[in-house]
Amino acid sequence: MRVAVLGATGLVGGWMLRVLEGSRLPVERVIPLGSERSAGKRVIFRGEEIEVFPVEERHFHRVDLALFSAGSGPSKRWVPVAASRGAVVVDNSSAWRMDPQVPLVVPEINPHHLGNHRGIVANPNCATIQALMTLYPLHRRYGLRYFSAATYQSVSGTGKRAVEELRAASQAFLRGEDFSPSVYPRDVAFNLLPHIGPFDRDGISEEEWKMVRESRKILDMEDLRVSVTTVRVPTFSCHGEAISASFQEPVNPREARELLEAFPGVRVVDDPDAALYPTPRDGAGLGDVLVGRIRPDTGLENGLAMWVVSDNLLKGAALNAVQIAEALFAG
Ligand code: 11C
Repeated sequence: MRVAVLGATGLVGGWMLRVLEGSRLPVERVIPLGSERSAGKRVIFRGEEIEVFPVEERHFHRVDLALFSAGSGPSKRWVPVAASRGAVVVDNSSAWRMDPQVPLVVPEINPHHLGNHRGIVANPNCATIQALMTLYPLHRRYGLRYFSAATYQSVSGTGKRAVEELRAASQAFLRGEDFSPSVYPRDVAFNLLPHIGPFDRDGISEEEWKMVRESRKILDMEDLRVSVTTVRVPTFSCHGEAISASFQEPVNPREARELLEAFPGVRVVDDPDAALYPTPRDGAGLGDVLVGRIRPDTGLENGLAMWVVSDNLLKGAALNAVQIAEALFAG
């Protein structure tokens, strides 16, 4: 297979290359693509340095698979171009996710949606993926009625410049110096910003809407009730989520733990008395979604509460995208 990777020099693009190296896809050639600014840089694939080309139509010639992670502007422009040249595009941006013609897929949950693709498949938002990876096995048994999530999202979700900003801002704070953020609207160091993406007229953020709308589409539950508050926190890797859910049937937490343990891609880390629960530092670099603090939710009918951690660059982005490609090309 010939595989183009748009956004190859970004954090997610870098992981896409690494995940591709170990994937079941018969990759013969990788074509790294990027903006004019990234063109000429080099990325490593299977130990070899490969030059990054500026994205142009001719680079999609005879490409079987195109993995896109360059933001929604470039995706709006280049996804139709790549698809019209015959590539199947797995797009990690939000540009095509809510298009009714485009399946939005987490392979462990709704692989059946892939059957309807027309050359474009969308990869969900990282915060949505990790919530649904833990809610879906419970939904199959108990019938999900409602969930709420408060997120604790690392700066890697914003990209390389945000990682640098957190480092610089933390050093400035510890030295007692002033710091002017340029990536975030406020200083994120030793702080919490309940602000991910622009707010709508009602004050709901774009990230919050993504979690609501994408969950409904993936689960085929148009009327699913969802409450979300998304928060940027000063961690470098992984997103954490405090999730509470209400189900149609009574939930037995011990059985819920077994259902989660048995679900592919989920790992239960849950012995709170021994201080064993997932933390962002535990989850960094792992493909599995980690879940702990599984307990009854005392405020909801048939309620269950849990704490979920996942590497947003892996299962939240690059890994899920490559798994979609594997489902399409490697059965
Ligand atoms: C964040 N979830 O952590 C975002 C990044 O729609 O794919 C991913 C944005 C998206 O900032």
